[in-house]
Amino acid sequence: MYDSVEKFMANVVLKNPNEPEFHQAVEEVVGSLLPFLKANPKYADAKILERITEPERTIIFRVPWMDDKGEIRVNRGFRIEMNSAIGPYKGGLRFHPSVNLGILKFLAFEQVFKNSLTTLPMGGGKGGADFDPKGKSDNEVMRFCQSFMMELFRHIGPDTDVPAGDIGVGGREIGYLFGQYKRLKNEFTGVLTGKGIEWGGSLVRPEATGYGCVYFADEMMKHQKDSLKGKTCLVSGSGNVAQYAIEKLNQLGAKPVTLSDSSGFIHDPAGIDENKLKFVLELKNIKRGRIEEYAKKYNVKYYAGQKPWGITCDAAFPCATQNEIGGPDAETLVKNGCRLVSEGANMPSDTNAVHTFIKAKIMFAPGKAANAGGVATSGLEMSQNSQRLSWTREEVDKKLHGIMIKIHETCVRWGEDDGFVNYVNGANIGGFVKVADAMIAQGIY
Ligand code: NDP
Ligand code: 2IT
Repeated sequence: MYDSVEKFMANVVLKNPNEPEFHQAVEEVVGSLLPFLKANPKYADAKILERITEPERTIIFRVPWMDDKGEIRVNRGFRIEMNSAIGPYKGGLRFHPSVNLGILKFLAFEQVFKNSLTTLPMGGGKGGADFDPKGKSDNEVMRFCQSFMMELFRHIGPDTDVPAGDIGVGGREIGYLFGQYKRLKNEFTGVLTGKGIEWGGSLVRPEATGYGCVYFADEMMKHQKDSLKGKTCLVSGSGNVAQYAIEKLNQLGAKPVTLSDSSGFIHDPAGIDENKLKFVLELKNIKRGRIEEYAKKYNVKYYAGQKPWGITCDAAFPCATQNEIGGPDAETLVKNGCRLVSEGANMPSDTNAVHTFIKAKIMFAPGKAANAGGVATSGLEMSQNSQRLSWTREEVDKKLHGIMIKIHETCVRWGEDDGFVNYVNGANIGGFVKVADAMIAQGIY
């Protein structure tokens, strides 16, 4: 039996050196699970924690490509196939200069629990490359994607491993990746999700992560007999997740007032309404510009090099990247009256921030619960591909909403204690049980 988190983590750190994000993600999960494992010794006997923290397979490969000047460039590509106990590996691809093995292992590890929470049959995986799409032409991005798929194609498949988007990988990149896979395999299959609507994509997949994260917040509010209506909300990031979180917040009568990118944030006290959001979609998805331009267009304040957590709010939706809320940021949020945090990004709150939120007993939803709507809708895209049918927008949205409500119920079931819902414990235990039971049923592997 594991006597302490520290003892278990010492071995994880020894076996996975220089991977601080992976250590952070594992430590949080093990912290939630230990009491549960003590009460249910079959999981310790089967060494589930030792097995679940070791990827089933790790693939690292060279991605050479030619830039517009005719110069050869080389990036590093990865795919972490973390766990296939309950379904084919499933999870996004991230293209960002910060990508390394440890970051992708943390993301793949989180994905295992998240996918289990969705109720759909999906294992966990994650991949990507240290390629920076910023400042690259469409042709450069295409050549990179084609080279990336040139190696990845032999490891994936609609019943094996189904990648999707993440930071730096959106509709454009999925298109280039899908086109290359199709040429290499001579097969038109649902090997990727987030596809265009004309060629196998699902309605609502682009919106799903942001919508889901707000649906989850709505459930947390309802559980406290409150609602999002009229609440001032901070949103960070200005990419896929942030954009559709803002859209759904507006639909539910809340007031989103911030957006950010890696250069800084804008504060629009009047609210980022539907029309202003249209400008953001054009700015970010087509012109690929910086959020500072919003401040110029609408004459609001831009804070260069800063994050939005100092603005007074009722609720916060971190939708940019990992560890974007530190301990001091969390203290500021709580001090200013923030009562709810719903993580659109993966692990945006660092360990100190999570402890601060839980100590303050605010409603805090970890990413693996709150942002599961994206991968859940990817699962719905896979179902539609298998059936060779497309569902209507209403059908998909209703299923997504239903899944987020179920994830909330699961968190309450496993995380409620004395009237307070610890969503971290709820998501970790709720996500773990199905995967662990499946691993035991399938023997030692
Ligand atoms: P996008 O690439 O569309 O947008 C990312 C946004 O976050 C951009 O505004 C970007 O700013 C900002 N950002 C990225 N890296 C950093 C950084 N190191 N520091 C500060 N800002 C940063 O990605 P998504 O919206 O798809 O993803 C956002 C988060 O949501 C990620 O954590 C991702 O893992 C998570 N997520 C995404 C899902 C999806 O379906 N897409 C599903 C579940 C979770 P800039 O342009 O300056 O880089
Ligand atoms: O972090 C995530 O859940 C994603 N980037 C989406 C994964 C997916 O397979 O849709």
